[in-house]
Amino acid sequence: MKNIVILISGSGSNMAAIVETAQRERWSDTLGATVAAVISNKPVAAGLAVANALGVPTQVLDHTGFANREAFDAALAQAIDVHTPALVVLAGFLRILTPAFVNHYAGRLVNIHPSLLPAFPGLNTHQRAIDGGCRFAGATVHRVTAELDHGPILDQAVVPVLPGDTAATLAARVLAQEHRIYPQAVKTLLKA
Ligand code: NHR
Ligand code: GAR
Repeated sequence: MKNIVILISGSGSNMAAIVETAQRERWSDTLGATVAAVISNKPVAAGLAVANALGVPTQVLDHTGFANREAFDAALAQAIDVHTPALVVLAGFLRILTPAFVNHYAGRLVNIHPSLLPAFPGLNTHQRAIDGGCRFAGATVHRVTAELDHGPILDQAVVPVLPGDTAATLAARVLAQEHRIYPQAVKTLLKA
């Protein structure tokens, strides 16, 4: 079985979209793939309950309990490698990962970022797109490399920025597209 491990920090709606697609499309039969675990660096992440409700085992690894990024990433890799994953999927995971971690999962690590990369890497993407006067915004699925939000692009979706948009209304429009493209991109990678 090709195991997928999903890392979250928050609401986990992209994680849920992937798990629900995997269940609906019977990925264990059709692709020999399964979401083996969801791991959160935040003990209170709402996505943990969502994953449990979907029947996916969860684990919390609180980054605040570690002396530095290297120590947290080493423990995180240890927790992930229990599952010998074919794919490690960042889904609203909010910790920058060390080069050692990224290298360990080279070719197996992907992220969805809520902007049309290479525009607006980093955080607060929706407000920055509005402030910049952008007519279009979107989301990007990309491979994760050591340089933040700069890995090779796998897929993108575009949405309009509408008059009167706030960061919240734009984020909701983008998120709906994320839920469409991320499960498809994961599926494509599993077939490769
Ligand atoms: N790590 C590497 N090496 N490369 C990437 O491309 C990564 C990554 C880790 C996460 C997701 C990314 C996003 O989609 C991601 C891509 C967190 C931050 C951040 O500044 C920035 C980008 C992303 C994720 N995090 C702060 C930190 O100090 C913490 C912020 C917080 O806790 O609220 O790690 O946008
Ligand atoms: C998504 O929009 C995702 O692209 C973004 O946070 C949201 C998480 O939603 N990711 C980042 O901003 C990473 N820095 P979710 O937890 O409901 O999937």
